[in-house]
Amino acid sequence: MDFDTTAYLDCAGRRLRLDRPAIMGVLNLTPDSFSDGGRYVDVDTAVAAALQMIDDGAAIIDVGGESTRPGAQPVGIDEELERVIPVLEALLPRCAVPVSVDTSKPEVMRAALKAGVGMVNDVRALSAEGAMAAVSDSGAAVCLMHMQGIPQTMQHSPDYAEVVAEVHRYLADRILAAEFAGIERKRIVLDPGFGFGKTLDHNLSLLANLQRFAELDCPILVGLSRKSMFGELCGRQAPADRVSASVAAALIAVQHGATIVRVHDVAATADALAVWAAVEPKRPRLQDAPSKGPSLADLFEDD
Ligand code: YH5
Repeated sequence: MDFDTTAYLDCAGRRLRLDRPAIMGVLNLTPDSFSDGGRYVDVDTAVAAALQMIDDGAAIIDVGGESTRPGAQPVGIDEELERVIPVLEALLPRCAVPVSVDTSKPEVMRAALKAGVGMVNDVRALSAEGAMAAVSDSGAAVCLMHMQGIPQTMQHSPDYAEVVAEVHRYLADRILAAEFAGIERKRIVLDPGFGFGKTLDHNLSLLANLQRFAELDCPILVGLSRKSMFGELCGRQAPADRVSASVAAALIAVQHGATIVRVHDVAATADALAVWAAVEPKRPRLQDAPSKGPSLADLFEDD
């Protein structure tokens, strides 16, 4: 794919360059990470982890306080605010890159936008009552993701007649709904939602056909990092053992048109994408193709 050298996404005043693939580093603030042993997030440790990811090559940090893993239980508004807002308030003045908030709750969106986040990353594509309005009033970008079902049960029996067409139609519908709510298309990022109500086969079809979503004229974000599909494909039970598979998948996604890759392992992904970026300009372009070269028939003609 060709990257537009003038392209960037305006994240409420901070720019996310899109003239090369951008790495979104995951900062997960659920109690299993960065907790001080109890139920509170250790803000300093979380901020240090974010700054390390920026140092490793992350162009944006995604901060989330609700687990949306398969089977995860919902979290209340106050709990999510308590996890996310102190970290955003500590991180935003200490970094220059945009920060996104991974949430579906309008109350969390509003508080995070007030703290200065530049993107709302919503796995429910602003479907909660009041979510469209919460984002519309801001200068932030938004990521609209596809999910079938709800996190507690989405992996029980994912079902599609044609997964690529159905995800495409859903995202096209959500763009229209967002535009109707006053969110201009230039603020919208799309995500097919790997692992969110999808079997391994569905995920592979989406990855192989990612280019189809580029038709919708918005940057494509993918979240493949450490997901269960690699457990199945490579026989890796522990998420930490899925790094190589995740890096390979991020690279394939970029080759198929993804512009933002959401990952846990920033340094490893940055190395893989540096190799890609070095090879990419050497690829033959349409204008480089010989227009009047000899035909095969000419070459094999005997005289
Ligand atoms: C995403 O794809 N995913 S949270 C299960 C795992 C590993 C990782 C162990 N937020 C996405 O990262 N936002 C999440 O198996 C997201 N796209 C966007 N836009 C789930 C996650 C994970 C789940």
